[in-house]
Amino acid sequence: PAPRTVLLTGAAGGLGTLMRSLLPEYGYTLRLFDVRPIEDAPEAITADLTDKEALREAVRGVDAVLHLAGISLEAPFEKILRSNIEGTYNLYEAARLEGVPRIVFASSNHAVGFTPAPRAGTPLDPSALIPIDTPHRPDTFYGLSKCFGEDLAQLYWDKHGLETVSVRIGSCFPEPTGVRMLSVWMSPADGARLFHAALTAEEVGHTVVHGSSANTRLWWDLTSARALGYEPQDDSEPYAEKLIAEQGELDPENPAHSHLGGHFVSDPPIWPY
Ligand code: NAI
Ligand code: 15L
Repeated sequence: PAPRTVLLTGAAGGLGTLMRSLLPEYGYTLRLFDVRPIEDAPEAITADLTDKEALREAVRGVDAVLHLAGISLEAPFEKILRSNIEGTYNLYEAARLEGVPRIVFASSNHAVGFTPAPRAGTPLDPSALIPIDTPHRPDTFYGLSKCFGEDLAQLYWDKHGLETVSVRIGSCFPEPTGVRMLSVWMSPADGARLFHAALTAEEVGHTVVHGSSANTRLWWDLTSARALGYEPQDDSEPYAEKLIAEQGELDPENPAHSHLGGHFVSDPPIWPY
């Protein structure tokens, strides 16, 4: 049966806020979880991913979890360790112990951020698109935590039969704000379509998918996402002319332009390690 009650972790965040408004249209009842209180949702569970008891209670009785909570940018390793690595482990353990059958995990392009971007051009040759089985090449400790999450998901499928769809999200914001983003943008409406497909597709085991709209300048292959039943409706191209006029074309000599992860590959490290 299709999942109805879904625990949404990270519900106070940018993507969580978008999904709180978009996912109920698909018939879901959302249970909300975040370390930050949510002003307009006093019923939300305010707890940290390090709180194992709170997680056990939060997942009890849900049909699935959409796991968005975590640090969403580069940060000192200790912080990433606590929220993204231990926090995601705590969530999987809670789900296993409570018999939750499926998690949709917000992975990121930064798990493979050092992958060279296909050369610029519109549209790209389909054979140049980054395949979904491209090796992990994290561009930050943040990206490394997403590699961990994907491997944890594989372990919990192989060992415990807990299913996951890991979505390597590109950039999910109301509008693309940079030239690189034209290639990896996922409109919020397509985000909801993809999460809905990931929550409802049958027999996913552990499936990894790229998360973006059907952009004219797309850098990666959407085959595994489409196989879940995802049919993207949006394209960043209407934003291209203005963004390129303001920011210029991508420079292949600039590492922040020539890799999937953008500036995450070249930003100075955040100390202390
Ligand atoms: P965000 O930073 O706006 O939201 C993350 C939320 O997680 C925040 O509300 C924060 O309070 C909560 N959180 C952080 N640590 C926590 C902890 N220890 N316990 C409980 N809650 C905690 O990030 P955004 O943009 O909404 O992203 C959501 C998820 O999607 C993140 O996992 C991010 O890594 C992933 N993602 C997002 C992309 C995007 O384009 N927005 C791209 C790729 C991945
Ligand atoms: C991410 O993983 C971040 O969470 C988000 O804030 C954006 O930076 C996005 O990737 C991106 O690559 O644009």
